[in-house]
Amino acid sequence: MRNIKKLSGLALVMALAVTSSCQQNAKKNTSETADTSKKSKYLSQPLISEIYTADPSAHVFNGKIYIYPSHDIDAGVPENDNGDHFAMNDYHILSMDSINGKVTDHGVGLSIKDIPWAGRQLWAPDAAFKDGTYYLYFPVKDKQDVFRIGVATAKDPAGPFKAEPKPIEGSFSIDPAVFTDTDGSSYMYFGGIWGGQLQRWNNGKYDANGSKTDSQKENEPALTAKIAKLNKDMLTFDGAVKDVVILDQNGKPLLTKDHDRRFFEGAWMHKYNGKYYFTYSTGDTHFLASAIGDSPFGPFKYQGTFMNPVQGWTTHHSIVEVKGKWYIFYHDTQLSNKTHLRNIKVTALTHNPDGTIALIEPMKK
Ligand code: FUB
Repeated sequence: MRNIKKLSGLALVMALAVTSSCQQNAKKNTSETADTSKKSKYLSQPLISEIYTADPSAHVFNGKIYIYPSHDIDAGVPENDNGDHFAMNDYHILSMDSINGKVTDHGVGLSIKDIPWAGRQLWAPDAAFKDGTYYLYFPVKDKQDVFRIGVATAKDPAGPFKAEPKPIEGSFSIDPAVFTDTDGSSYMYFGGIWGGQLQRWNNGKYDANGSKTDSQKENEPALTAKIAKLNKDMLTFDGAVKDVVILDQNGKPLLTKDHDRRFFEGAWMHKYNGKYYFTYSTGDTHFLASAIGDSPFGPFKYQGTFMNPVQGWTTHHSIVEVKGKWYIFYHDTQLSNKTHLRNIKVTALTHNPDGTIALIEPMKK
């Protein structure tokens, strides 16, 4: 994560001046910034303002919408390119009976202190359900400061979740997104570059000195998201981790220099009309992009941007069907105007007749 390109001068100064070591109250902040936030500028409004939330993974379980977001706090950690200021410690699970309904905060569903192997930074989670058990997948740095992906289980979608004693073997980097296909098979998509450490992994080996940015390899195929099939236990990978290849219109993999289109972080998968839609954030260029394939493993053909930049450094999304209509959950920084104190939102998503996703403009002109 990095906060350079889109911040206005004022916002940059504000972000760098964060000194409080206390968690801030989002409501207080809302009133402090009420004069400048101009609700009408935004396509949609924050779903919850009592706490800061980000990276919303939404699912329909038992006819209800459950949202598994990151819980942003102001931990007083100075901002840097590795995203150390995203120093989150727990997850609150939210639910809604309908898209425009009241949001219930079910409280802490999992805390970093209850993950035996965790060091710091509980980042974007996802959830899945199988055979009476709910699974919460989460990235966190281990005690050696390496991002791994863990899993926790519960009998209730709102938790509390109990973490497995170790990370998922063979997992690394961040942003797990678990997709269950119509045949019942589940797959985890994951990975993120820069602060997400994907560039430090080569053939299953970690190199802490791996290139900090991707700038040295501009003409080579871009680093890709990863996919692993999950075993029936939903706790382990079934076989090797593979690349999620995104091809351009000429059938060639997207290149590292193609910052407007290449994968950065925040993978999601949904299936529509028999096609597999791999969607993701382009990170430093701030778009959400889609690529379509015929199998969960890809390859996926790049289709275009489907969400323009939000207020904030970038967004992180999920796409879900609720009662026959499609929605995107995402975040921006409307409540705080601070990169690391985000708020989740939802808006409608439309599939065009040609199968592409209609462009969403999150800020009104
Ligand atoms: O919330 C921490 C990180 O910020 C997530 O893991 C990324 O996807 C980005 O949203």
